[in-house]
Amino acid sequence: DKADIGVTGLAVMGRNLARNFAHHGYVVAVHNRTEERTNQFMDDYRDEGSFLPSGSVQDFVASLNRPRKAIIMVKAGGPTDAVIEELAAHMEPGDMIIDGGNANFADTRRREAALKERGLLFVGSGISGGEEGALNGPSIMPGGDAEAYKTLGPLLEDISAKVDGTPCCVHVGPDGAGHFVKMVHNGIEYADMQLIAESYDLLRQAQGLAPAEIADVFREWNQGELESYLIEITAEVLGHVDAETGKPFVDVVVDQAEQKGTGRWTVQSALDLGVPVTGIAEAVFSRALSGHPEQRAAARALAGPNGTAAHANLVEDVRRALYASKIVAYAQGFDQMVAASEEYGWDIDLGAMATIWRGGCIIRARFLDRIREAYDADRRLPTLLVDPTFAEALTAAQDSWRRVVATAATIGVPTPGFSSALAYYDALRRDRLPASLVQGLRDFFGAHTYRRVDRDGSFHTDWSADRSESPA
Ligand code: NBP
Repeated sequence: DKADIGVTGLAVMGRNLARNFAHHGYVVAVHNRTEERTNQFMDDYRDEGSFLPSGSVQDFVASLNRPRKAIIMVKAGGPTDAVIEELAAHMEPGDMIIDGGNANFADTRRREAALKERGLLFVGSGISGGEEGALNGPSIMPGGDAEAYKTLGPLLEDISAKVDGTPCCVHVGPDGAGHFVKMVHNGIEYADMQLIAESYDLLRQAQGLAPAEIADVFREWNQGELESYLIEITAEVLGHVDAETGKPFVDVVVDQAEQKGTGRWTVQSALDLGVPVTGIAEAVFSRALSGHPEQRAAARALAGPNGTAAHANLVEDVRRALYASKIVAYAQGFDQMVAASEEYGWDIDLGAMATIWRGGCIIRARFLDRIREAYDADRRLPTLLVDPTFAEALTAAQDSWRRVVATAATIGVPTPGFSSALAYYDALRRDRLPASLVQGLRDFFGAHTYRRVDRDGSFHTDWSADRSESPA
């Protein structure tokens, strides 16, 4: 008998995904470049289900039922290309290669087109939830051909997380759509974490609360509209005490945030698409800033404010600022998916994305139900901010949000996430923006032309002579 599905690459993610399939009754072919890892896998997990181990790629492919479905869970980049090449060499038209790694969506587009030429179906799929999610139910974001999803989809939906009985897995769209959406998911995750970090910092700096006390604040916040996995684990991390020193864990960790690249990719793509994802960008840049200890050491001598800010009900104000800024960050991320969907012809269903992020993934939250409802009510919402529920939440939060940003500026605590989210909110609200002056300057030095509010067409003013205006 042959396998229903195969997994090649048996590090933490692949291993747990293979076990997840087996737990759901599928016969799973397993393979890893270094055979020792496959043997170890069989030693550890053979009793958990039906596995067909192979020592070579050729045997691995031969052990799969047709149309073959092979999932690649190896390091993204060059290794993925190498494995695709090896698999493709032994496959036949109609077979499927699924890349479950964190690939760049541009690579996925390229790979999909190349394999299609050879009659093979390529599915680039985002998989979120880390190793725990891979084992017990991740959020799965498969792209690729709709035809491939027909046979592959039911298996993926089976092993995905479920919320209210609905699988956290849906066909996102053609070619790179799945990996794109996974990338934006990670970008939003960066923004969420930055806002959480700013909240903690402000409560500690402005009010002198200890990490353990702030852990209690987050635990309480997790009972309300902020309820989410990230808020929940923030309480855990802030409450943790280092066993060796007895100090709060956050005080013994080096304060330089690292990144693997999906946040950076999100911002790079947003720049290309012209979508202002300020929340994600501030989060990526804040991590970069933290990683320059020499600059930070030199800058410690620079002047700061002497004053302290009296701020009644700071905890509640910060909670509201966090919620409002979070709405902005998500609105921006969803805007980016709209723009990419148009640019690449993906027809992404935004409500469905909110639905599959409700469980299994890192940004899972009660909040995503609100987003799904917003798009259910109006598929063509110009921005999430104007959905009646979110507009009301922003109205309720805005006074607190402004007080928080003002307090932070007064006492010199950096809150780039809160501040830029508020600036974005205020800019969108404006009747007229100073962009008209920018247009005037561009026309002055570069004859870049401008449009008028009262007439169609483009115009140029002869700035160096009599300043007469002529159609451009
Ligand atoms: P790693 O990203 O650490 O990759 C290790 C695996 O890649 C091993 O099986 C290794 O085989 C294989 N590999 C490498 Br490296 N180069 C290879 C090559 N040239 N040919 C064949 N195999 C090669 O594993 P992971 O942390 O399980 O992640 C797998 C994928 O899932 C990655 O793309 C990752 O970005 C993504 N992802 C990870 C997480 C997470 O929480 N870790 C979450 C979501 C997505 P070997 O045993 O022979 O060295």
